Amino acid sequence: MNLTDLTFVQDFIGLAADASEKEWHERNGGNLSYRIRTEEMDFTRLRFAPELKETGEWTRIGVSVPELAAECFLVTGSGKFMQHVGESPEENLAIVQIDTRGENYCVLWGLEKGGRPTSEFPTHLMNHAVKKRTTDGLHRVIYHAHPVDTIALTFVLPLNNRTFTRELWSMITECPIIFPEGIGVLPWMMPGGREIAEATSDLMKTFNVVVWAHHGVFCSGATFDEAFGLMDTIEKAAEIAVKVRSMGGKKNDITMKNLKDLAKEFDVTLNPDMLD
Ligand code: 2HA
Ligand code: ZN
Repeated sequence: MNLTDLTFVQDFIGLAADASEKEWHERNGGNLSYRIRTEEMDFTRLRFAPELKETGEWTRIGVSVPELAAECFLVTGSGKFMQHVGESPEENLAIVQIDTRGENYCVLWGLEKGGRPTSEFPTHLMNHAVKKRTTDGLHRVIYHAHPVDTIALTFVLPLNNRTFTRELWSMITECPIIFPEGIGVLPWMMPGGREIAEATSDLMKTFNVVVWAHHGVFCSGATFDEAFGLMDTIEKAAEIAVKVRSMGGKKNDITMKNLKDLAKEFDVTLNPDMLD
């Protein structure tokens, strides 16, 4: 057995493979991170000790995440292509550990030909910190992609949570059941830094989806399937929205009453800020 045969590594590779088949990961676009369970990390350390580099070389994260002190993550590398993750995970991925203050990280495994974690690592970690708290540790996957139609919508819709939520809820009947809290939207911001990390993680307190205008989408989930499925649902709804608008706009619609009936039938609470 190799380190890359571990279930959490295989599940990570599975998402990267599924994602590569979509049109969401041009070149090195997009990135993925997983907060490794204590027992998974204990087993990894026990079984693969010789493969782990305990170099003690710490690098500043650029944001402060004390909630994630000593946690370990599996994460894509900066500049690496999603489509190459499966063929050489040891070159394109890293297992990193956060220090006890939540200020620095060190690479324990991977990035064999050099590199560092994704340029969006600050946003990933701040989202993980929020989700660890708000989901009682349930959410472990943060996924960023550049899905075509969702990005296209950010050029024509007003950039606010309510407009995007209402537009996407109304495109597939199951959308309000899959993301009853709605989605968050940020205006264009500089990627890769502290400011966009803070703004995104602030919206992640309420939402599991945050759209970055003219750039892409961040999703959070308990599992790889959940995070990927959410991205897929958002993008499919956006694709329908683009088609409907291209055909001259809605002539029929899911009504507010339909939405409220759905919520009752499926026992979900729709975010009241998005309702009339
Ligand atoms: O290249 O998607 O946002 C990775 C990115 C940066
Ligand atoms: Zn991006």
